[in-house]
Amino acid sequence: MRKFELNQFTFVAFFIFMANNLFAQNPFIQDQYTADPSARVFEGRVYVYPSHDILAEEGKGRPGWFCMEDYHVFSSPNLTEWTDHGVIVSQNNVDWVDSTSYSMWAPDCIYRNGKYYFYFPAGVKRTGTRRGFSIGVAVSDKPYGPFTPQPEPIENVRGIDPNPFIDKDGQAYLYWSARNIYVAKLKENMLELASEPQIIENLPEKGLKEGPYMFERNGIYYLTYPHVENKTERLEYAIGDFPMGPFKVTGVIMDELPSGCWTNHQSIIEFKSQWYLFYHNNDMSPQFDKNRSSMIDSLFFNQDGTIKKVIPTLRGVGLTDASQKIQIDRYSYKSDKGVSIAFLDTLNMFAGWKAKLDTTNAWIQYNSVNLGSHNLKSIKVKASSKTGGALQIRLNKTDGPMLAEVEIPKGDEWDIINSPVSEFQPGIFNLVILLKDNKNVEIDWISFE
Ligand code: FUB
Repeated sequence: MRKFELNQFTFVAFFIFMANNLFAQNPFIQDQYTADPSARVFEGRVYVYPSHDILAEEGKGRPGWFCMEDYHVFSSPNLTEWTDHGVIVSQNNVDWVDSTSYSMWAPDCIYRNGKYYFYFPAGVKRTGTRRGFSIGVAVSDKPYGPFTPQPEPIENVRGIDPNPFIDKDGQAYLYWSARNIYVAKLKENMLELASEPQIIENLPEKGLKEGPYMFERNGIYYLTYPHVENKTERLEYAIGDFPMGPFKVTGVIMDELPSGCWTNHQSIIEFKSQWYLFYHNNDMSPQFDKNRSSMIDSLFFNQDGTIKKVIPTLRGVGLTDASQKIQIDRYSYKSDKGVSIAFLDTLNMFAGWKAKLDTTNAWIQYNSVNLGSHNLKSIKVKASSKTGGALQIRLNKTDGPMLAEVEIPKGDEWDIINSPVSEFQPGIFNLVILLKDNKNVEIDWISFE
């Protein structure tokens, strides 16, 4: 059994990660690829345990396929400021994992009796007839580690996408997938099965099903899973009266992703009286859908307990503070004509996006900005314009009160332009950025002081 040690490097890295606030919009982690986000609420914070996609290269994974060598965990007090706690488990510190397999696929984590149990699939070291994917557990006193991996995978479990669930009566279950979706009871120690694995019946027969995620609300057990009904995965759910079913296929939570990303993978939590869907898309890697990014959107229920379909957004969730760099390319709405979004640097997609406005009265709207109660005096806009142009920043609608007018000088380089705020109003607003003339203006971000 090898503990993931906080050596000098990881200790320094830990504090660098802790200091590094990530993003409020979608994707909510933009400095690395993350997929299969399993979200949990622990100690009043949201923790996300995703897979960590990297690019396969010579001697490292299989080019053109998923490539994952470790797991990070992220946490947030408000779903807008994210902290990366660094690597918690790596293929190099688990005795049973083949450290050349780069196959640390979708994980999940759960709390029981003072311990955090992190479940993860990976390729086993080949011995005798043992091969393929197994599922292991790493245990910690804290949700962010350090985690100690068990020396052997869970006996009698072959497959991927583990999802632990503890029912109101204290009985724990493990769900996972291996073409079908399986469930078994877990023993009190959370490390061993307490019943034989059984296939969950009555799910769609045709098309791959994987990524089970179970939750309970008002006595209804929701078994959610990605399923290929057509060409790519969409998020579906079935409901039942008991954790092991029987279940009835009930509906679609999210349609196939318009980007064409072949996979999707969900988790659903309630946090501060609002429900959220965590999922992934390949926004930061449009040409290669095995480098994915995690997203969050709000989720709502109908009166009868069925789930309203979630439409993926760029804006994501939560308030954005006016003093932050407001990435308006993660917009809520935009005009039909004259606005497009592009990467800032097509050779480095982690640099993010820019908004391009090029038609008179083209506009882009970014919702839920907290202007606070301080008297904000000026606006900064990072922009570039080959023609020179003027922007108006308005509140709530295209003809709403004007906060500021910003002249973008003609030039080839990015500039940070300061302009006075004319009519400050305290509170939370939707910002509308409008191009006055038929010019070309590119915007990286806006911010207030
Ligand atoms: O991330 C690798 C695999 O892709 C996951 O285990 C599946 O659920 C799918 O998202």
